[in-house]
Amino acid sequence: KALFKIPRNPSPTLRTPEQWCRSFCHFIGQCLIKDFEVRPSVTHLLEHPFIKQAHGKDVALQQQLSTLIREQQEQGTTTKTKHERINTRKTLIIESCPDDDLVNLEFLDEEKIISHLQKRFDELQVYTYVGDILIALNPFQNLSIYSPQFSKLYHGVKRADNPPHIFATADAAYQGMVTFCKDQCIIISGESGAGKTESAHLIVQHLTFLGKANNRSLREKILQVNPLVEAFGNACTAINDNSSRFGKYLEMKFTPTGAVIGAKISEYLLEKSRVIKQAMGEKNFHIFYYIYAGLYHQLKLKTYRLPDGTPPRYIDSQHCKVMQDIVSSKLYKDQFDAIQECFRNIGFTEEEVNSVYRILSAILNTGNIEFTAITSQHQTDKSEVPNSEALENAASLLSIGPEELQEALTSQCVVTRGETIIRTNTVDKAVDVRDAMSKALYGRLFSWIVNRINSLLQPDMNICAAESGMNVGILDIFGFENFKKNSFEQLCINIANEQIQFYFNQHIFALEQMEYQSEGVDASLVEYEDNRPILDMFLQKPMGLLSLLDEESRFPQATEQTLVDKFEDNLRCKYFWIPKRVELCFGIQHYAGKVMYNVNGFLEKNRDTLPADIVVVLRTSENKLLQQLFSSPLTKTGNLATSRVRVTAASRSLPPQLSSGRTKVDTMEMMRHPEETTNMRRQTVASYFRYSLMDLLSKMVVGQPHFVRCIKPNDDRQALRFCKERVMVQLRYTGILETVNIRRQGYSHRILFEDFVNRYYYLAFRAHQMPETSKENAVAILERAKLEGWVLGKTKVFLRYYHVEQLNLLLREVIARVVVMQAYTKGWLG
Ligand code: AD9
Ligand code: MG
Repeated sequence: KALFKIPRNPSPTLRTPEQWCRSFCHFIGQCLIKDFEVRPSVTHLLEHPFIKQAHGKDVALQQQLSTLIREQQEQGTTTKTKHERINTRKTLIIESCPDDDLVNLEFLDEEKIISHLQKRFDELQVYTYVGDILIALNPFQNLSIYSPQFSKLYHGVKRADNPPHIFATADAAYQGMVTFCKDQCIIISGESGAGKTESAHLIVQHLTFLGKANNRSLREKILQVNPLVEAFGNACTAINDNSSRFGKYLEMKFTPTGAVIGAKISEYLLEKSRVIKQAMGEKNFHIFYYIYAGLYHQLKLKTYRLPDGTPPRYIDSQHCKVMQDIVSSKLYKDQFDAIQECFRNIGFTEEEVNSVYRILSAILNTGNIEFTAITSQHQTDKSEVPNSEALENAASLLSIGPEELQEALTSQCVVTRGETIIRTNTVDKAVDVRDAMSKALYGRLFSWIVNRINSLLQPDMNICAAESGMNVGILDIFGFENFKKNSFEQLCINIANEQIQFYFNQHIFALEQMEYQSEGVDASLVEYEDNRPILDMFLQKPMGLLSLLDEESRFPQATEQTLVDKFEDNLRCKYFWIPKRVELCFGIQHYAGKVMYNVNGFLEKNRDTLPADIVVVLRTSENKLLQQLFSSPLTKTGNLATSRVRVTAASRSLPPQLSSGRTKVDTMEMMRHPEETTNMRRQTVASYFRYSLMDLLSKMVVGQPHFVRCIKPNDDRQALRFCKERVMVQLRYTGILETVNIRRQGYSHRILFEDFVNRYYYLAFRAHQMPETSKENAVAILERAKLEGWVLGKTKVFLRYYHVEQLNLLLREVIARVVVMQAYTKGWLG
């Protein structure tokens, strides 16, 4: 045991010989995964009783190692020489070149960047680096660069060894997590249709490969999370046939040794209004069409009481489809089968899946319930349901009584001065209540599915204690939108994008420049477009746009006109204006361009009320899932306590607009479902949205960020068409030119002397020397590693983005040598 010197704190987990051995086994595993040359005698070392005892305790590691060794032996590559390995590589891919990184370009201006990107794009090089940031141009056609061979290629190698690739970003995050034992987060941004969701899929695909899921079924489960959630949360819009209508933060969980063990999704602000109405040429959420086609083919339309004459109003509000188009669509049918498979693989029970279909069918039937006015001598504002079939179908699918449902839709209980009176609903009011119920059903069903997935993909505590695990988070939100007509949904989507742009700016420009100044490092400052004033205009309290909207939503007499007047009176900044001659509209100068919003429906959408009568009747349901959905209070994230703690803990690092100093209890209230109205202050969508953003940021700020900027090369979704003007606009508003400058001049990694020496002392000192963690020793390491271009601050080493990669590679080589030498000394290698 004494022979194995325990490395000094490269990772806090290596404190005992057992832990050291585990790390050794992991290292051998990594060598095998990476296809490194590993002598058979070293793999035999794993059979040594001491090491076996150590890794024998870690079930995941043991399985991982034995699978790897078996695979390697089957392929006969265990003794493959370095030369052979390089040859295989060469046949796979073209070499990387300095052009891969915009930072290496000699002369830099917009024109040059554009033509450079165009040249690459024409050669099918859709990825380009700006230092450590990846630009991804959407090719709008399938490229053959995502196969398992490519996964192997982008595995623990230096970035410059291969051409830029989305897998390289996933690999950088994975290596960062394993090397520094730090959570990572990959932030994918870009306008609608730019390729964020596709990129997120590819990242998950590569991370499951890198994290060698310990069993095949876990790997499959994780890969099926995205398709399942997207069937419920994505829809066809005017811009994108598979547009994300919710924000998604997917955390992939790993053991400290880098084996994937689970996943967790957080969803943000689903566009529920799509359930009841879609803009011209757009569609409802995919799942509705899938179930229609799927259940039709299974001859189950009758079981689920789905109308088979004309398509239900909710999926065909413009009456432009014929039923045959939906039910005979092969695409929908295949997707239905795929979703069934996802449900099954992830672990939903048959009963749960049936309940999901029942609720979806109930929503479609609810949409078909109509109301007519009853005018009698005494009452003029009463409504009734003339088509009892839709009502009965909906009630039956929801396992509630049809009379009770009709009553809840057409009347409401009001308590005034201790007395309960029943007020009847006008036709318009009844329609609103019906639609509110459908939205609530769908929104809660979606949250339930997400929570259920999370519980099914929770890491197995026998394999790894949750607190010792690490994660890589992947953010894929709805992209910036600017339609002909923009409403409340676009406003929320665009504010979220504004916030992500702010986060990017903070990381790339603001924090970096502040640190140079405080550390006395001389680096020229880069001018950039700070979007903070726009964010302030939206989020500030009490005079920000969202607060004003909330205030107005509290007045029952408020109208869209009073709302616009309120905005006009209070928002005095150059980013906001009221256009002349266009009624009920306001304009916003976003970071990504001007957008005109129409306030029609703003107040109602923000109030998002669900009458208590509906909640009461739905709670009487005999359907277990439905009871669960309406058992109050339902939380959006499903784990109130955690959200609360995390929000509070991270609020220090949040932008000031969001860290408003609210108490814990306040935050907790804000995490409730927006339409929940019982016994407490009414929660609006705007305030819920504000706190969702805070929750999201609190998750992001704890990880080391990696940025992917997706760019849409044309608006017609044409394969390989590069429209200069469109690309130029996107490069401008995302600040790419400035990013190139700051990456060229800047030092993206800043590490305390102490941390630096602790991490890299192997490069200049002997394992047992334990050098002092001083500035001088940091310099000794840097000189020994023969790096150029670094600078020293008062307390930190300032490194360029490529230095860290070089250091890590050197460190890995040195450790590998030390391990083999120690094994020789011990006489195990014969
Ligand atoms: V939105 O904000 O959710 O409306 P995204 O997510 O940015 O948007 P998405 O990933 O859905 O866009 O991409 C739009 C379409 O572009 C996809 O449906 C694909 O057809 C196409 N696409 C995107 N990335 C790739 C790719 N790497 N290879 C091939 C791609 N096609
Ligand atoms: Mg998307």
